[in-house]
Formats: sequence, structure tokens, C-alpha cells
Amino acid sequence: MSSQVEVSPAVRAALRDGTPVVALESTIISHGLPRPGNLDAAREFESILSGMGVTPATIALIDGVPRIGLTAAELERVATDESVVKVSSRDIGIAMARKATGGTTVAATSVLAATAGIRVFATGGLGGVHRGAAETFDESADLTTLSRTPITVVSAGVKAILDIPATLERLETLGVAVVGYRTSRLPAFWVSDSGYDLDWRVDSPGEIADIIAARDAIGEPSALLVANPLPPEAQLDPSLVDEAVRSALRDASARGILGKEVTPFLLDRVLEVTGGLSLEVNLRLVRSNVRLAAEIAAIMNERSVVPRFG
Ligand code: PSU
Ligand code: MN
Repeated sequence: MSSQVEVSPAVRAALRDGTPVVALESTIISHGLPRPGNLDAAREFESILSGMGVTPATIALIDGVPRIGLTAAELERVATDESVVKVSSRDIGIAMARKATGGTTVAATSVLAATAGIRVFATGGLGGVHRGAAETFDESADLTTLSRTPITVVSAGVKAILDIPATLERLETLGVAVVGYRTSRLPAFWVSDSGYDLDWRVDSPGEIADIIAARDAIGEPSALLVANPLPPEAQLDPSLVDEAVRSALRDASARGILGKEVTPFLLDRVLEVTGGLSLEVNLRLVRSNVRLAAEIAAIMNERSVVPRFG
């Protein structure tokens, strides 16, 4: 691997010794969750993993260096420094050359994690096709990047701020496999059930490990997406989400928000409209995804599934 990518001593040791590692993204810390709670949340996601015997690998760019596994000071910087940029996969090289500090999106995190030989990655929600994309062409690079990045991503599906059926169609076209965890419906982030069916359901981390092993055997180059819903009693009231999303989308279009500002803007507005409730649910679902990712990584480790890359 390029010596320009720095793998932390803890992550390096875990990968070398074959103990489980789970990657975590950092755009959620720098741009997705509001300050100041974002830092506590970032620490909590890591400690959930540590508590389960899994080494956390939060990924970010620090002064132009892609880092797989952050020190406490680096994590704090990503959470608190206002100049931290949002880095998607296409931005990695530019941010490196410019010595920028950046939070990595699902796309950028997947690329860096896979390069380091990490097999499992937990996040909140994936980017996808935005509503109105037929005119704006706004589709997250998360989708195209996952089509060529071999990693397993655990998320709570895609948010209702997006065009969910269009996102599912694009995932199909791009060859990104989606399995529902204990559900046959795609979850919609804050909401347990988007109303859209999935082709495949799995009921245990072991089944997911079987699928990963089979994909390895055929050299499958794309990502596996595990859609993990919150239990209905933990979700956000679907009618409140509806109202919040409608109002967020109106504001975004009135203000002419474009490009990589769109997702952070919409998340912010939904937070305001739900009076902060969306944040609690957001944290809940990331925790749940982190736990499931840890279980998958642990079982792969028991079966000694070795890194494909790195
Ligand atoms: N979903 C969230 N919070 C987030 C994001 C998504 O609930 O912070 C971030 C992720 O990092 C995702 C990115 O990869 O937004 C997608 O941004 P875009 O739509 O600009 O590709
Ligand atoms: Mn976009």
C-alpha cells in the first residue's frame, strides 16, 4: 500500500494478527452530526467496537495524509475544526496534495478502508439519488464508488430526503448487492421501513459472512450493502419525517443549495424541524449499525477470512 496512507499502530497490529477491524467514516462527524455532540458520538462509536473486541478504524485526512485509525487528538480535530472539508472519493488526491484536513464520505472511506485490507465498514445512511435528480443529476458518488469497491457496508438504508426507488434502481444497475438484515424491506434511515422491497433477506451475521466468502471466491469487485433497520419502536414518527423532509427540500431549492452542500443542508434542516429528535434516532441507528458490523467482522475473523487487498 502507498506509504502516503498512514495506518495507525493499533489497526496495523489487528490486521497483521487477524483480529477484527471495522472502519468508520468521518463526514458524519465533520458535517453530518451537529457540534458539540459530534465528538462524543465519534468517541462512542469507537468505544462500542472496542467493547466488543473489535479495533475501530475511523478514517479521515489529516493535513493531507489519509489516516486509517485516528488518535484522540485527530478525532477531536475532525469534530471541532471548522475548516475541515468534506472529502468524497474524487477529492482524496486533491486533498492530499493540498494538505487538507477532511472528513471522508462513505465513498472515500470505502476506498481507503479497502485499500488497507479492512473488510467491514459501519455508517449511518448511504448517499443516493436525490429527488429531482432527473433534472439536477444529483446522485451521490457513494453509489458509483461502491460499484467498484470490495467492502461490506452496514447502513440503515437511505434517507427519505432522497429518491428511494431511484436509488434502489441505481444500486441494481451498478451491481451493488443489497441484503436486508432481518427484514425484506429497505429501511429509510430514521424510519424502519421505506415501503420498498428487497430481493434478499438475511437473519444472522453468519449468513452475511457466508455471502462475503462466496463473493470473495468469485472475485466480486463491488460492495455488499447490509441494510439494518431500527426496530419500529425506536424509529422516528414517519409523519414527522415526511413533514421535515418536505420542508427541508423546499428550503434547499429556495436557497439554491447545490453540490456537496446538499446533503449536510438537508440533514441540518430535518434536525431543526424535528426539534432535535432526528439526531437521537440518527445516533441510535449508527450505534446499531456499528454493533452489527462488529458481529460480522468477528465472525469473519473466527473463520479466518483474510484481507483480499493490502
Ligand atoms: N447520511 C447521514 N449523515 C451523513 C451522510 C449521509 O445521515 O453525514 C454523509 C455520508 O458521509 C455520505 C455523504 O457518504 O453524506 C453523502 O454525501 P453526498 O450526497 O454529497 O455524496
Ligand atoms: Mn450530491
